Amino acid sequence: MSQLGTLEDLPIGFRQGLTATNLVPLWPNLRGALPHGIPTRRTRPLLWRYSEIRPQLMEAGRLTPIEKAERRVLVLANPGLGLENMQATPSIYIGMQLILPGETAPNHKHSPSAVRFVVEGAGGFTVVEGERCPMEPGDLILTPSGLWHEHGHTGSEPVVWMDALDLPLVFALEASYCTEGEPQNIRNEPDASQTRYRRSGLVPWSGWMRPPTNYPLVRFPWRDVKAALADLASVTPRGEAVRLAYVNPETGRECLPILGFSAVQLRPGESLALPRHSASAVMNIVDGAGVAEIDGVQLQFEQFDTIAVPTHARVRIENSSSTKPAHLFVVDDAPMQRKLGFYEILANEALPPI
Ligand code: GTQ
Repeated sequence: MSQLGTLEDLPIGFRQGLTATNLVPLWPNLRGALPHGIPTRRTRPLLWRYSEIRPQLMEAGRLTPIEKAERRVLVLANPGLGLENMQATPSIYIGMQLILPGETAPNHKHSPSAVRFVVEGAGGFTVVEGERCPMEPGDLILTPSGLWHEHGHTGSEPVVWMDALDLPLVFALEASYCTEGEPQNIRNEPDASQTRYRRSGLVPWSGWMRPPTNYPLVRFPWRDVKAALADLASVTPRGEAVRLAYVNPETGRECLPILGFSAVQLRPGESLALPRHSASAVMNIVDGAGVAEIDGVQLQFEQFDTIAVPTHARVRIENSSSTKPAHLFVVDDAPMQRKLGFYEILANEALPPI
């Protein structure tokens, strides 16, 4: 590969002329824009400890009333990308949201898509387009682009959930905005989409016979995901991943356009290399403890911790318990990359054991 010319090679007068006319020579920047073999990644493999997030979130609850916040969220910002940019990875925004008993987070809709993955507490709920979805720990609730959503809390303890949004991408496209609305009227039975689409492989006939809707199912209860993982584990040889994808039950495809979701069970003592791929990801530890090794960086994880995974990273995860399984919830931007035509599964060279 040849050595390309630098900016300094060029006479100062020529450079000044370019700048004055809003022109930039490509060749000094070519390798930066198109590096050989692997993208340049500023995203750091990083772990946010829930034991460090929680007390600060509760303090935010004391300091900032919900009216002053609308959404009381501490954002998990990757320092490699600049804290002020609020990116866990280049495309994924992650926040931990606290709602206290009796509070409501007002109705709105926005161009980015969001999901909630419940961490702790009972009695929280989200209303999505008039459908009231209960929020129990581990449940995934979709609030896709353009759908009205508001949150409330009828329980007695703090409720915390993880928000994942495609905000950084939509923001970079200068397409991110929000509309506020009046509180929604509850439109149908609570949790109606979950009632209709409860059983994998069975969908309401009336829905199936028309062109698929974008978001037929908006809540995926953890109870069912956990049970399905346990069933899958019983027929999956060790060394093979016990992993389920969250999909649109009418199309079998990803349930949101940009972000994708999956759940992993690590069996007792299991150490698993995830397929290396071109997507970035965030992992939330639903339960259990262990070690994640991401591009050689070792991160000890415990329940409710959150981990950022850069694009193209080598990832190995290990359950440190010899008796109990560990569960992880994974958000990635593979659906977007697939649509744009550059999603790849990459060679996973042998990884040394942790
Ligand atoms: O709950 O609707 O973390 O609109 C960021 C933006 C949560 C929400 C966030 C949002 C929300």
